[in-house]
Amino acid sequence: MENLFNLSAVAPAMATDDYVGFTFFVGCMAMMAASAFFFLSMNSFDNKWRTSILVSGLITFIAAVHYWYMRDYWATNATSPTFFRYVDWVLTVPLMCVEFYLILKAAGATKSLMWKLIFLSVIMLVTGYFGEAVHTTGQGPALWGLISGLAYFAIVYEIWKGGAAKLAEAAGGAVLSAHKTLLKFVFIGWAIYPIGYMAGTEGWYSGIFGGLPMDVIYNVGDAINKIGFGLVVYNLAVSSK
Ligand SMILES: *C/C=C(C)/C=C/C=C(C)/C=C/C1=C(C)CCCC1(C)C
Repeated sequence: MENLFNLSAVAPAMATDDYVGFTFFVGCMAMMAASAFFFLSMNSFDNKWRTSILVSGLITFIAAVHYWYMRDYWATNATSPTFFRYVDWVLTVPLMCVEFYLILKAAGATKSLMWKLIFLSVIMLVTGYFGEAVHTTGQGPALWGLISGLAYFAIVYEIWKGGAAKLAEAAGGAVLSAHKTLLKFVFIGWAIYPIGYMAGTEGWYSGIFGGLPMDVIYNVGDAINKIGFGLVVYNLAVSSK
């Protein structure tokens, strides 16, 4: 009888200073809400935009499922759910590359552009994982982080000055402005992740970020980049309805 009214017997209460746990919780809800929003609005658009909105919803939905799990993992173990973090990224970041392809398709984007971006993003994430979970001591994290960073800059280059940029120029109008906003997400929003990585791995850079928890940085980055990125695509679909 006592336990009936004691919720903590069912789910342990979250400590009020558990910022990591809190951002997993809020992140999970935000991803769920964003998915409902994208999926439910999908059919109000032209066929031309439906796939793009669908992909926006898939990105936040896949993240919601992972956040559900990671929130629990953190609550139970109080350690970073690194493996599932990277599983989430390796599914969702390539889907963001697909978004670039989809919005530039009308301007003549080819699948090879899409595969190039996907390939670079997988290199970026797999090498990041090596530094964060496999070679975690000595020079390991710094070296793998550097390789990951190079792949990241190759992605930025492709979108900013490379083939994708030229197609966006050719498309002009709403597509060009959406492309430019998405570029800002990749250049500024994605730069949050190497900060999280430096805060959470061992290297010459340890200590620069003053003990800010890596998972808080990653969780904030995910909310901005997954939901914000999807909203830019949504906005493009609205403005060229
Ligand atoms: C939704 C998830 C997104 C957009 C994740 C993006 C992740 C990155 C851009 C990660 C980049 C990294 C580096 C550039 C260097 C250090 C290792 C990583 C993997 C954290």
